[in-house]
Amino acid sequence: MEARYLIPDDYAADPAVHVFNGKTWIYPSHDRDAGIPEQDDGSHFDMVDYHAYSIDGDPMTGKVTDHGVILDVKDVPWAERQMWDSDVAEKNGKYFLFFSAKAYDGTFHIGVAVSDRPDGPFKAMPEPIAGSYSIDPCVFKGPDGAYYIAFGGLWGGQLQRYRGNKAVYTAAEDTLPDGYRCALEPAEDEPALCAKIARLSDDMTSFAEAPRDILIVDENGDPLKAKDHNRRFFEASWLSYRDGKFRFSYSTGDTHLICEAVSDGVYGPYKFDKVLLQPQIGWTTHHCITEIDGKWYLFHHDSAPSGGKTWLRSLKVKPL
Ligand code: FUB
Repeated sequence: MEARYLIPDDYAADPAVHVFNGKTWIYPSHDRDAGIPEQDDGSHFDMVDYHAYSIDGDPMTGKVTDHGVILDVKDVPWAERQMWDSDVAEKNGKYFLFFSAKAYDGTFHIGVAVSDRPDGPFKAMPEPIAGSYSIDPCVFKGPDGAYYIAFGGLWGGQLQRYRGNKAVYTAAEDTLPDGYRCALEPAEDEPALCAKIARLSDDMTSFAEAPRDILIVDENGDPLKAKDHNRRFFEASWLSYRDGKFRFSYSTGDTHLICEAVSDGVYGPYKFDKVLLQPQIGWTTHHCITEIDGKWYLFHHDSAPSGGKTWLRSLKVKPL
């Protein structure tokens, strides 16, 4: 079946889609043209707000409604720019928007904003989540009822600066003269850097434990290597539970694939399983997988409608 463009009148990327009280909600990044030249650290993705959208009924045909701005960077005390990927979770009638943004010192962190409604407005906590870093939060309610957050992204997402949850490299060390495949990543034959996962606190506003690695292993049980660009994690974490298995899906970044790995436990290790989505028009690829009325759907973005402008992306959906 042909994929459907969901928001033809605006640019939107990095979908997070959930069903809350029987209604389907989309929380995307809100792309705009900030006039910043394209550069390796992703500064041209300079988004300033988030909108919420809802879909009536079948996501392939149902009416999509824009509920307007739910959070603006000017209302986030700690954040200066680049409102990147976000996700929303519901717990006990409250809604928690988790989002990545750059602080005034140029470092990415993950913030939380709270609302009584899925369409906001959301009020941001004054500080980012303590101990948070990098980008692309995804919040997953496990079959045990606990909430987990997965996050991380390489290159512009700054994950390569961290080891053991500590910043061990500086921004200046990020960039090599010959480009952004930087010295801070492990050597080619070393294990690749991993996305992170932590259980959330009961009030959903902090990590209940130190973030752990989401290890992806190959068919022999060996960790994927840094040189394995077709399979190693780059950004865009998403967790789902289907057919009795935990499924971790993600983007491979510079090889532009969406891949999935499976595990018997939420923390992994996850065994590499398959490619879910081939490269699309545009550089980034980012997705989510959501069950709506008993069917699973893949939401993702591409840059076809903007004529390939990597920072102006459009949201699509198709049955998984
Ligand atoms: O939208 C900005 C960044 O591009 C996201 O955080 C990444 O996942 C990539 O899609």
